[in-house]
Amino acid sequence: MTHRALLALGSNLGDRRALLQGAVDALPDVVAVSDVYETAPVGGPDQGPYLNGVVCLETDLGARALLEVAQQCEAAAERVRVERWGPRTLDVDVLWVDGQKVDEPDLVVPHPRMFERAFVLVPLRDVAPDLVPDSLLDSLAESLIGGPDAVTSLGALLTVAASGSEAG
Ligand code: A4P
Ligand code: MG
Repeated sequence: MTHRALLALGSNLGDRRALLQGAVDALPDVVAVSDVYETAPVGGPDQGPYLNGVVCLETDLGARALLEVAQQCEAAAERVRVERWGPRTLDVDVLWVDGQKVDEPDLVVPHPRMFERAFVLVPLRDVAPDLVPDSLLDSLAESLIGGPDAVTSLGALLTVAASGSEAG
């Protein structure tokens, strides 16, 4: 039996769009992708704007296996960790796995900060609107209207391979 899983993608170094697409291509069991959004960096040092998106999987992998796959994608993007919340070629976070809760030192699911962040919630709404209730939309209003912290859609830039996911 498969279940739904949602993973967040972020990049603010290198060819950001190609790095996000590379992750979509490498992830197993992808069924949908959000629009791509350009977002102002939240926290961390002075750094450039991010591209963010969310990917929906229909998979039999659990949260821990998904973290391993996420970290393989980051390694393939030659991500170098210098400081927390610092610039990165690729960040892949496990946001949510239907029916699963994990609270361990190296893995917390649902992602503890997902419901506070417009750069997660706005793309999440594209692929899993049931997880972004109207009450949360109010808190997103400023990010949606514009201004320096706006989350701006660049449109449907990511594609899911038509053959689906069984090959990987
Ligand atoms: N970890 C625990 N739970 C999870 C999970 N559900 N998914 C652990 C993924 N990893 C999880 O992550 C640090 C450790 O978190 C990992 O070793 C893993 O075992 P990391 O990717 O090495 O470092 P990080 O991403 O800098 O840390 P963190 O705390 O995950 O950062 P956040 O909260 O994800 O924020 N601004 C914009 N506009 N767009 C962004 O994408 N991203 C961040 C990172 C900050 N500001 C941003 C963005
Ligand atoms: Mg991360």
